[in-house]
Amino acid sequence: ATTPGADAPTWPPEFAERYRAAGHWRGETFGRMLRERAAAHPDRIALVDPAPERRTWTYRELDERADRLAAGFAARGIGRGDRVVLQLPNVGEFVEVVFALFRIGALPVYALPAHRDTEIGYFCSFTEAVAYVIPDRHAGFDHRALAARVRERTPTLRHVFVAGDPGVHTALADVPVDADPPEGGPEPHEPAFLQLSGGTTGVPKLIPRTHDDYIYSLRGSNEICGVGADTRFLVVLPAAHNFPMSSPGWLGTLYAGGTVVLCPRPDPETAFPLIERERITMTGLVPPLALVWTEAGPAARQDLSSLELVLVGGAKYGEEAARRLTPALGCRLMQVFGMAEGLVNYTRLDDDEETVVTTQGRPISPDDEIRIVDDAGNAVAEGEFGHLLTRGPYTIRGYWRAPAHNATAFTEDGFYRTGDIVRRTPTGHLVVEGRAKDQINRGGEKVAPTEIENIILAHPSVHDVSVVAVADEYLGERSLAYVILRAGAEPLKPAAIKRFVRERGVAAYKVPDLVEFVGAFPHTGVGKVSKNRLRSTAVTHEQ
Ligand code: J2J
Repeated sequence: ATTPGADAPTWPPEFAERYRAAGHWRGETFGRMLRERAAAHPDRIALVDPAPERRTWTYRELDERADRLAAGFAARGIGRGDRVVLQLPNVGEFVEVVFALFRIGALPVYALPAHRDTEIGYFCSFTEAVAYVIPDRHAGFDHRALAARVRERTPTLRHVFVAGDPGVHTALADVPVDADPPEGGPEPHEPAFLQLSGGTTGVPKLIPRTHDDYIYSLRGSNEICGVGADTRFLVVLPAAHNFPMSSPGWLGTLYAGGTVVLCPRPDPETAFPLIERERITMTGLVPPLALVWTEAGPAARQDLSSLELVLVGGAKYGEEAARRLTPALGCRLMQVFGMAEGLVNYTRLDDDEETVVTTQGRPISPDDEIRIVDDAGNAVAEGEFGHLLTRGPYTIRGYWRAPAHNATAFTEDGFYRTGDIVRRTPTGHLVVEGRAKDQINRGGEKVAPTEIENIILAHPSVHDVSVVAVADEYLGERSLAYVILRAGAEPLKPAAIKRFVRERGVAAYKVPDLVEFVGAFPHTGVGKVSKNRLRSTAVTHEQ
């Protein structure tokens, strides 16, 4: 189903027709969605950015702001289909910019605040981005200097917009113009943005999500989680992540006419007072954070009684930890097992406690197709574990501009190979048993070992390297780099390898947690490095 010249395969027409006929795809777009909400309840608060000074946006204000900003972007030559790399922390400008871009049909590329030169440089050049949006400084890092470096080597990049003090770039505050945005926004079947994949390859893959498919996943998520106009959702994880954006997240909350509150930092010291002050009803956490919150809950001096539901996902949440959440925080737990490529599973509000603490939920849609297969691709017996394959009304049929990778990441008939090992319970709930893909899940942050191996291989003293996951009590997994030095190379300290990776300019969560120097890797029968053997022999002392 790839049209010649298209950036990615899409759903074959018979599937698209089926999803429309079923009422899943309703021809909505994000631009019009906000316009309709602003008309229906203009004075309701849509967005709160509590720090450093509390700022609020009503639906009307957010809608008008998106218009002015869209007109300003258009006046600077940014148009439909253009890519804009967006790297903002949890600040109100994030939401303004996203809706401005939606309105003109330009595609945000969702970078994470932690990304550095390597990732940003790649996103800008690979997507031929025309603009890059940044904070001035965030978490002690000056994004303006990074932007200047990237701009120098990216010819397509015409604009750098800064939320805050612009330095040599353009202030985002100077962009809005008092005019209407250009006529004719994007079509519902077109991509709305490019989301990042967790990735198993040397460079992250980009995920084109359409207005139709993503809005369907929001509607489904809202119904399952009970999101409505009274919902006050706290965005604790980085807003660019698929989970806090859509499960049901800040976009789901805005779709339902609720209120989104942006949390600047995820620790209980920051989040708990906000929960009390803003009367937060719902939020989403990764398991390590859920642990920290659970431990802090009973001692908290704040009143958390407004909190009704906490979603936990992104990595496996241990059963014992899951049992402790409700007593500690006084709210319900819902597990969520999702992926930026599409498929999202939730436990349900009417599931019994056993199901909620021992499973990762079941799919949003009756039209989510699930196949659980063995290594040869044959269906396993019901209840046995195997590889999870899926296709459906909000799961992509291919990554953006990645035909070679798409040939292996999807089956001939369009099922996405998730790389997850699952089994299905008699109630249709999935239990994540493990992973077949070469990836490290560091408390919800995904690391592709190949990406880090390639960097370490560039070190002059390194002959070979293999990066693997090792179990960690708090994060679930951490990364360990096994390094073989060149014959005759001076011995190195682990810190030297870590520094080398850091200085290459990658997100801090990708720097190996542990480094071990070895003489040889264990090999499998076929001469390939055995990552399973490496994992099982891992020594995990502190470094
Ligand atoms: C085990 N592994 C899980 C879970 C994700 C909602 C929630 C999460 C994501 C997300 C998301 C897991 N137990 N509960 O996009 O909308 C692992 C799986 C999966 C991969 C996807 C959402 N929840 N995982 O985490 O694209 O391995 O999306 O394939 O970042 O995370 O990662 P990502």
